Amino acid sequence: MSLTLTRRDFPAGFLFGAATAAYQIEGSRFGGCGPSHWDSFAATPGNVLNGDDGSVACDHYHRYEGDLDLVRDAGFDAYRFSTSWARVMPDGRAVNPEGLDFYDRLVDAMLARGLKPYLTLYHWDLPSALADQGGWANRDTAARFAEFAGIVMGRIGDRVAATATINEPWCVAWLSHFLGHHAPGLRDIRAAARAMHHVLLAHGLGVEAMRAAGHGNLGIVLNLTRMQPASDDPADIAAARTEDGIANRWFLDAVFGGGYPQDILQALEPHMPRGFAQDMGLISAPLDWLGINYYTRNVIAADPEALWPATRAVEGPLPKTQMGWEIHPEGLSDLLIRVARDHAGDLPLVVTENGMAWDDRVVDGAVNDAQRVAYIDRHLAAARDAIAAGVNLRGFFYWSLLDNFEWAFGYERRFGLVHVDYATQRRTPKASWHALAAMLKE
Ligand code: LGS
Repeated sequence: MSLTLTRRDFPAGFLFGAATAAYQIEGSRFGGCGPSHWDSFAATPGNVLNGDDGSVACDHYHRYEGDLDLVRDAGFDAYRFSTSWARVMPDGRAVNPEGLDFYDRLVDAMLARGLKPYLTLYHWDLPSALADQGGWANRDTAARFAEFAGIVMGRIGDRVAATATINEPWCVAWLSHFLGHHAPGLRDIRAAARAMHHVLLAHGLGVEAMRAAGHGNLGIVLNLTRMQPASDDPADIAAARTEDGIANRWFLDAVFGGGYPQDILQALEPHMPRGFAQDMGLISAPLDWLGINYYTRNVIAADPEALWPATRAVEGPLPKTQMGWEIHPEGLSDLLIRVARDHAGDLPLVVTENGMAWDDRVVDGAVNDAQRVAYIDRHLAAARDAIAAGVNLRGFFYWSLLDNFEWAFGYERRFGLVHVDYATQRRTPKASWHALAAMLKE
């Protein structure tokens, strides 16, 4: 089982990497980490499959050296990781020196292996102390984030290759405050509208603080989903456009200086924080790169029964991953081309996440994940197609290095290139890891 593409299919200097996030792998009970809203969300029955949580996860806090060996041994150029806000500032204010020491060691361990550290400052582990004060619905959280960004960068900013402020602001805001699937699990349009703004304000304030401190190569990571109408009925087309507005245009327009899209703002405006328009300049301050996470498309139909948005997702016809998400590599090239054309121009783009879950099992010491090898091959080909169409794409990170805590799905969904046996913490590189290693070392 091998990949059909090689490094030679990509421009010189193109980065291949693997990605993870703190709460999903480290183990939140170690090293003086404070409680985060994900701990309390997971502690509430019904929120996470099997009642799982991230308290131990992959025990990466203790096993990071071996895990980084796996990144190096696969031949990757870069490693994307995140810093846990609750580990660095357990009560949301005072710094936990053990937490900063950990990230200091982690970055040095990457450099010692020749890996470029790609930092994400916030990948969802908001300290409970800040969640208790309203979390992302509270404007103050944005200012606290800028403080956190300054503290982390003051310690490791001299050694990271690139920094993203926020991972997937749509998930931070909409999925978590309107759809209720992620912490804090609200279904409240007022909180959601505020979070939709404050998470971008946090990004803007963070960039401002980091620039002032002399840090460079700053970006943000957006999750973009291709929204396709279920039919050519104008109502379905309008529904898909609305979903595209909430998930994609809201963030792209704001970050690239176009303000919020009128069609979405119309619905959210009554709930937006007062004076939000004055923050738009800060939110659209120039960036050095944009990260894009891509997994699937959504097929959208009009739903006259729904209040707002009057939309519903319908099942599409394509083969699906274990998550039930359609496998649709063309969506990646189309989105990259669209983002470059409509927003980013020549700004460097990076695919910061792409991957799939499968019910992987270890049989005779090996994991034969042929589906994942094919998935990666097709998405790499889509990335190459976007480059051929003129997109300034600079790198591709697979999600994820390890099987890990997959948020609301707990440990039951495996995205890793490396299988984790949670009872023993044994790591077993899957066939996909071997296929990438063969390709990257060629
Ligand atoms: O583990 C997360 C991965 C897995 O799939 C990671 O922490 C996140 O950054 C990211 O959200 N991840 C992810 N996203 C896929 C979202 C696709 C939603 C499509 C829903 C279709 C019905």
